[in-house]
Amino acid sequence: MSEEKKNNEEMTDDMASRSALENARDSGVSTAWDRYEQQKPQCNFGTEGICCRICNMGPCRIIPGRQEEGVCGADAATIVARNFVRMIVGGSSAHSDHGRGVAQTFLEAAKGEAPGYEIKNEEKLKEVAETFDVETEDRDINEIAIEVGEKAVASFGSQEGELEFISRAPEKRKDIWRRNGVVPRGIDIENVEAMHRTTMGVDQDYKNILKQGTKAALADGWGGSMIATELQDILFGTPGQPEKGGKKDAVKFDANLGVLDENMVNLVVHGHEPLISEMIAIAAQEEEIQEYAREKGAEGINISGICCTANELLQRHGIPVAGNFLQQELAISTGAVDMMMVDVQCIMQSLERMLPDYHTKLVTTTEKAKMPMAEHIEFDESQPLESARELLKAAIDNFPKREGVNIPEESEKALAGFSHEFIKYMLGGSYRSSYWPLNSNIKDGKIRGVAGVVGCNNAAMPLDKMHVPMVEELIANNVLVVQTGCAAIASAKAGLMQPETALEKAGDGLAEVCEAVGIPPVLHAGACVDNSRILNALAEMVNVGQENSRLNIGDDVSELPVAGAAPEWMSEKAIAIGHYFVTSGVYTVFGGDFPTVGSEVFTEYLFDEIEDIYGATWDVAETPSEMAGKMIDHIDKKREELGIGEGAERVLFDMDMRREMQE
Ligand code: NFS
Ligand code: SF4
Repeated sequence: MSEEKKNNEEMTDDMASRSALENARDSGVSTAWDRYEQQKPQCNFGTEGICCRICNMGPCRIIPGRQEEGVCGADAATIVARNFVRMIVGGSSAHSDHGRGVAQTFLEAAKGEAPGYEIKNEEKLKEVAETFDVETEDRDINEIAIEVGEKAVASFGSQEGELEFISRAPEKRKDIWRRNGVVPRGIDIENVEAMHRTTMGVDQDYKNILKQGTKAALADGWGGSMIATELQDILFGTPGQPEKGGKKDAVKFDANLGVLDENMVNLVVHGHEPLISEMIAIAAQEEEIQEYAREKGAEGINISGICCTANELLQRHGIPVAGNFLQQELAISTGAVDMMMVDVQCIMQSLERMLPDYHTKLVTTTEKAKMPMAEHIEFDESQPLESARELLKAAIDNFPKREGVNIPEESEKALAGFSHEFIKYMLGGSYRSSYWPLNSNIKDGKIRGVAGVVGCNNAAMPLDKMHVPMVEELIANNVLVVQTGCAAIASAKAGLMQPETALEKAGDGLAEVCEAVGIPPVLHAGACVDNSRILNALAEMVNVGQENSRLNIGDDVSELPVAGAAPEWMSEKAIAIGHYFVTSGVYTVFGGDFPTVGSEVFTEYLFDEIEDIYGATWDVAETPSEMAGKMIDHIDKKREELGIGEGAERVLFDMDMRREMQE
């Protein structure tokens, strides 16, 4: 075995990525994995969160036993808490600024000032109107939409009161938040205040610092992210639900680099916001565009995606996904990407350094994110379809410039579109659309519990190698898995999002339910902002039990047999999500390094003491099996507390079992 091959094996089990990595290396292209090696050894002060550089007397670092304070006297707990909360603010701001953009476009669309965008889902508009306290009876749809849009935009700048979507949380949860003074007012104020309080010489009580971080995190999950998800569903349609009447259905899509097509113009959309890429998806179907592609010698145009822009498009249109976060460079290295169009977040700057070696046209589309060497074609939201056509034509014009093309073969089929509305529909049918069958299956033990497995890829660990075995172990133990983000793409590539997988890999109880309902045991719920769908689903699981005690599986989120995880996290957004999960009552486990371990006091607080406040904690695990085990133990503990049995004995998902399955 050659040295190079061995390295590729260490980087990932994903065969498409392995062969693309080999090509990239043959061409002398550096990838995130190579640069990660070059960064070693990484600084422990940074890794552990005990480096402070928020003022110019620093940088200060804590060396236990030798140097316990920074120049100003700040101790490890204060420094770690400040850094942690600033990560929350970074993540919360990213999701929320996305949400704000959607809210602004939504309002313009409602006013008829953004041709191309329209209110597609009136049912959901009315639901959201109710949350925003907007009168719906005897009112014109556009009138309702305008008021909803105004209120949504206003909730970013609101200075007092409670964020509207908080009202959707279970009563017990709201009481906990109110008692502890962490109900967010507006989204912006919580994030700005958190930045203020973590600046030099302000808040110096780690518990109080984290309290503000909690407000910023809740303003993400129950604010910025939820606004993004809900309004996008109204504008573009709720995943799994047809626009007007018709049969509700999951969406089929293909995942992995093999979706790139040698004979078609490949336009890869990458980033997070669907406002632009939705229009690309629509305009790409126009005959005139397809004809233009044929004129240039291609068979047509193939749109695929990377990261969460992909997740947004695939769940509404079944558009294929070329890969998750660590595959963005690999996509370009195939030589088959005629254009990569990026919007915001998770875009590696290394992409532009690949441009001299590949014909790919790299295009930035928003004022918020430019790259010095990329071409900037700003998307004009006042004429979205025109803008989309311009981008498509630029991609097509680049097709004849292709040189060598080397596309990996692999891609897997998968199902998506599992919005919480669609999950309800699948479980309960059109007349009794509800979470009651889920609660009842959990109660009788067929389904042990539910796990949210979300988050990124991280060059510090092999691609997808935490995700896939962990998800396999969860379903083998009858835990229904709901996924978003790059974690969802990992499972799609591994074939875990096909209904057939239920029979092969899920435990008997879960397999039986999945087979009866026709769903895979691993459900794709969308992009990272769509973690708000998971919050809505959790709230409904509680509510069903409030209405009917026979279906009760907990009076609060923290009592439900559920758990969360981000096995390969890297982004600040993951920390924001983790913290709103925990403070919403979900026990949450992260993989890799955890950025607070430099302070034992603060880490103890997160991993143990905050259970007394929120009924849930953070945790970490090193291996997929340890992570799955911790989640299952937590689920079993909750089942026991509810008096609904411990569930079957835990199946250890070892190598032998895995091998057997592959045979
Ligand atoms: Ni989420 Fe989605 Fe992926 Fe991580 Fe980045 S794409 S918003 S941050 S890397 S999951
Ligand atoms: Fe050092 Fe304090 Fe300044 Fe941080 S705030 S860099 S600990 S002096």
